Amino acid sequence: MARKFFIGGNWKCNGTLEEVKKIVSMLNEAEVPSENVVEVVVSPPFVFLPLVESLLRPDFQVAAQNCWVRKGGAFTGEISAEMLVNLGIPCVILGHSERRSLLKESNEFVGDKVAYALSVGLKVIACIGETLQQRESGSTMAVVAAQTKAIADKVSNWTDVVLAYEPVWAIGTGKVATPGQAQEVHLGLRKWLHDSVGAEVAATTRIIYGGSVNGANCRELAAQPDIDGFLVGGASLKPEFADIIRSLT
Ligand code: G2H
Repeated sequence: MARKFFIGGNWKCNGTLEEVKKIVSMLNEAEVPSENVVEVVVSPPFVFLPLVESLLRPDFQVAAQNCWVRKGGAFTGEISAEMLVNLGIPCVILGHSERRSLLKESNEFVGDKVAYALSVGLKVIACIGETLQQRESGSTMAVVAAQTKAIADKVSNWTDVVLAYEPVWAIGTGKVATPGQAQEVHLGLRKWLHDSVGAEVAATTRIIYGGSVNGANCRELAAQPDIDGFLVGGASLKPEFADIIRSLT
């Protein structure tokens, strides 16, 4: 079965009400391939989710950027997976490297979050990736395999998981992985899924790339056989996001 191309826009902690409305208008006017060809999901900060969900074109979906690891309750400042479901938010980004590094989210914690979010019916964009130091010491595959294993240990059904490979050294730095570097890790991840989870999951799970993707570098990356789309940060706030959505055409 062919893997449908997947484009995520991670707005991170950016935007005012006015800016958010402007980005949504830009997205709504963009000419992009049909939703049968490419799945588009944008991820505004929590406070803008209902607004974006209500204004956004119906062929695009929204995602939260995080959610709590278990059922809600006395967890000040957190947003539960159930709340997202209640608001009609279909998807959530989990394990982004900014949360792993700044908020000390461990592999196990991210695995638990992914499993819980899936259990309440959310789709998950699960992020993994190595630091520059890890890459330079030759441990890239070991690092991303350990991050993926922590998810695989808790998850049996991968249908609603998109795996986002985001090398930390490429995030927000303008230093994108070369198509060859990205393809090598994506292929390695697919082999890992094949050997550790199963042939079907390896063949069908979308593995998308994130880290300084823009309108100029997206086509060469999209042409790689194991790159099934992108998680885009900075460029998802700009009109060039439409070019990235069109990167396969
Ligand atoms: C990686 C990416 C989006 P950027 O974090 O998840 O951000 O495209 O700005 O590097």
